[in-house]
Amino acid sequence: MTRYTGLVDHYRHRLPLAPEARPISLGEGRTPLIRLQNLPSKLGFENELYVKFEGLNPTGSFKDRGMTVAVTQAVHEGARAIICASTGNTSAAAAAYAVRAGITAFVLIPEGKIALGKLAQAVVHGAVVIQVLGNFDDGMRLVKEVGQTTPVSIVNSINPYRLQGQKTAAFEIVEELGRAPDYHCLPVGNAGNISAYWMGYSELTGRTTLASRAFGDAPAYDRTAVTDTRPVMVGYQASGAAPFLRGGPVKVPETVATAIRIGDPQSWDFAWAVHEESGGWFDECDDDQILATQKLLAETEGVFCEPASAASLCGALRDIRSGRIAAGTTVVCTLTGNGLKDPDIVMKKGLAGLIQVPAERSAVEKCLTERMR
Ligand code: AN7
Repeated sequence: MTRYTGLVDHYRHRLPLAPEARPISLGEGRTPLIRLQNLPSKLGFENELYVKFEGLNPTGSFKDRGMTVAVTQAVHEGARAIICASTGNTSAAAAAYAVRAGITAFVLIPEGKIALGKLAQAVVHGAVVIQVLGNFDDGMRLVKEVGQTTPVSIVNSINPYRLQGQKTAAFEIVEELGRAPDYHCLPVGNAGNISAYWMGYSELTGRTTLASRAFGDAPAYDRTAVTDTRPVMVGYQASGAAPFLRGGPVKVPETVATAIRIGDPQSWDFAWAVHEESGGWFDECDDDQILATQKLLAETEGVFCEPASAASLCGALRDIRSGRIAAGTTVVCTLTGNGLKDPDIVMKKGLAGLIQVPAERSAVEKCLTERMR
């Protein structure tokens, strides 16, 4: 058995990295593909439904896949600092991988509206946290501007190495299922991840995509076909931050799913190409539906994802029910981030469920007998 040492080592042949680039890794990847058992029978459908639980990456989100490759390349190019705008998860990953590389991370976060766990990660890893009095889109604009004048390496998903890393999740899924699923559902913010998965699935059929072709002077890498099918790609947005449904930027994005509170997606063209090439669609979920799905998943399957992540399952369940996702097909939903990052959101309602008893055996016993399932 060789020790698993992360994505760059594992998928190096399928990544556009120079042979001498030294991997900056925290052992990301190899996240579980969990087949849902209780939900399908509870809701009465027969699709094979899986969740790819990206919340189990080292910093608790899928961003680690992109960050290991982006930081590996940045360090290879001699960068001494990285910078990103973030709704939280990118900054957590940037902060951790910068530490690993021994360089500085600058993170621009929006005013308020960032989950406390994510902010704590940036702080504990010693990133320089800059709060912008504006939203994510303002931060993104500023990062692009200062990137022109200051020697910092941008590690947002406009950095093509990020998508290269994130495509590896599709590789893992095909390895586990032995083929591509029929449908793949994702939450969509900047639409980097949906573009990355499509690139991953496509490269496993020997094809390129708009995102891979946009990758300028990349060293050649392996695109040997190992399967001949690709999934239909479906992207779900929060209703208050749904530019793909509105046909253009949303000026004041609002949603409880703060990770995807994004009005001006950076991978707009890539995502429409995915839509067209895969024969997929975009749809929206409102905040109540998102939170209800987060809870439903947690209490029926034992999987705790963050609200943004629940958007993928929320939309998928609705589309399975309506038949838009065909009966009997195989469906994978990516759960992009860990629920532990944002406990506030569930505890606001959950505190009501706490039971207080006197410190006496009889009180505890009474409580148990009343509530046995
Ligand atoms: C949990 O951290 O954009 O469509 O700055 O954290 O690829 O943008 C986060 C995005 C979904 C959306 N789920 O992915 C950031 C940031 C979670 C996320 C998305 C994000 P993209």
